[in-house]
Amino acid sequence: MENQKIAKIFSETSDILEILGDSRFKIRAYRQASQTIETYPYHLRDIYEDDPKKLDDIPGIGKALMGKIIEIFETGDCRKHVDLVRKIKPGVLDILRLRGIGPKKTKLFLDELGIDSVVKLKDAAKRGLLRELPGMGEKSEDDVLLAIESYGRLTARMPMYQALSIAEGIIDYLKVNKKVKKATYAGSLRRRLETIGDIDILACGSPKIIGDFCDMPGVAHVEAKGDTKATVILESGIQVDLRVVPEESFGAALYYFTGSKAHNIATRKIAQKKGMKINEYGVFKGKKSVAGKTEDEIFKKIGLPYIIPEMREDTGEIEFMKKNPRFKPLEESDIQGDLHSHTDWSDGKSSLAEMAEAAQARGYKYLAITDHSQSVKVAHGMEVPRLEKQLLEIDKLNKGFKGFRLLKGCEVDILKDGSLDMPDSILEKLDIVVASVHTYFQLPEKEQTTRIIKAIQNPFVTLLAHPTGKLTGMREAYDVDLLKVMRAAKKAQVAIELNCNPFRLDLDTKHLRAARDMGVMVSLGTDSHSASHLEFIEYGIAMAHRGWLQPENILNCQKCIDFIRKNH
Ligand code: DGT
Ligand code: CA
Ligand code: CA
Ligand code: ZN
Repeated sequence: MENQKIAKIFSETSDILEILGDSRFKIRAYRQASQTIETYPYHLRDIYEDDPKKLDDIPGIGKALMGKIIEIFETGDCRKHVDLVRKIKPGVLDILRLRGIGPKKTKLFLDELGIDSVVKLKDAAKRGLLRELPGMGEKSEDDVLLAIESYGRLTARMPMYQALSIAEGIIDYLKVNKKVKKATYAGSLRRRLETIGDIDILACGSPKIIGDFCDMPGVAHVEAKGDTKATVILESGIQVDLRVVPEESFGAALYYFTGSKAHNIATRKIAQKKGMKINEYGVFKGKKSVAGKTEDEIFKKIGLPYIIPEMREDTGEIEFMKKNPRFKPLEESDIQGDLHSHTDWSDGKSSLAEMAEAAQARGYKYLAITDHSQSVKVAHGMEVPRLEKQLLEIDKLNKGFKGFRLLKGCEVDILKDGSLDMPDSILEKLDIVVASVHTYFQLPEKEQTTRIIKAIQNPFVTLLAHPTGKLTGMREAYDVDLLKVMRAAKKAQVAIELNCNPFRLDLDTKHLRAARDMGVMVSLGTDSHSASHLEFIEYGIAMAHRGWLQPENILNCQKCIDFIRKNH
């Protein structure tokens, strides 16, 4: 994995140098190094750890590039690459990443037609402008459209965390504007769906906001602009809708545009039965508005308890909330600790002490250190002796803590046949064992299911991490019968992870609901690879809301940690 990462940094460096018209010699040096590393049979990390100077012996890697590789191992980044990426517009990088479009064509489009985003590229292709360029023709113009289309299939919906940070940026931009009295996001983002089709923004204030919104930085294209609403496409390719609504109906608009559509239809029917009408302007009895300023008063008027946005999917939440009006959604303060984290003993960036400090700063009672096991070489997985050394280190640190404990753990790889990558003799010394699939994603469903079930039947396993292996927008889940796995987990008293890493969010909502119904414990783990990643718990809490989970369903809401060592 690390070899690939370095190869990618070098190839992108070479591509950007080419787009910027840098020296041919430099461009070629980076490209060749990238190709060499991509096919290099040994882990550069091993060589680096053995003796960094030996990196120089790899054919095609000179002193300068050796320095860059060492920099990547030491800091996780290459300064030169980061600076280059900053030099070109993100839209140009998106074009470069389209299939079949290399640096030459990207440069051609940029230099000749000023094309610096996928949106503009598509527009130019549709207008037949590309075929006129040197070396291009009708066929290659069609290829560009095809590449955009297939790229669109993977990225048509944006991962939630990305849309969230974009939306928060827009809200901040709007809120410094004196014409704006209120601004917030609604839609699928407010419901924290794993992926977002478009971002919906609501604002109160002067209609002039619309113009400022269309002029904001990052807008690639204004799709529509009216008196109370506008639609723009950002350079990142996502669409943003803005609606300016009157303050007295802000709650009604927020409720309406949060959706989901199916949920709205269901509550509209309830209102109708009570002789009322509900729309984006308010709740009406005849022509008279009886609610609209806040969501709370809308729910009250139609006789329902408040339902949190994450639950509004018309999957039974209305009936459920009527029966359980006291249902209290999970809160951050319910989380007692984190049960999945990595340190610089494997592929994490922070030390044991730094991780412990960050966990205590969050008010946690415990943090499980679960570095990778030996077979995950790319992640610098630990052999038994090194893990034993780490356990001693943890014992030492624990002596200095009050009301907090580092739990001794390991993220143990599930091997192809379902056996574990570490012997029971070491597992029995641990507080917590996290079992994970990191290889053989392509096994047929039956084999994958049997493999995973065999692994969790090992008496020392505490929880199954990222149960489907999916990476939002990048990798599909592997074929596995999750209900069968969960039945086995329940029997073996093993918890199932809700991996809070925003790329993963694995389990999905549907299976979280199933886990809840089946009485399988769920563990919210951030899979932190640096102390700052502990914040990912926020995404996990949102997913837990979507899965209707409560503290009693969640392993790391338990205050007493004896339950973790079920065999002791
Ligand atoms: P997305 O953008 O595909 O991720 O999903 P949403 O839920 O954000 O959908 P979007 O952007 O089309 O519309 C935002 C909200 O507006 C939607 O959740 C509910 C509301 N809405 C849109 N169209 C209708 C409609 O025809 N009827 C009702 N009742 N509500 C609608
Ligand atoms: Ca939307
Ligand atoms: Ca929309
Ligand atoms: Zn992990």
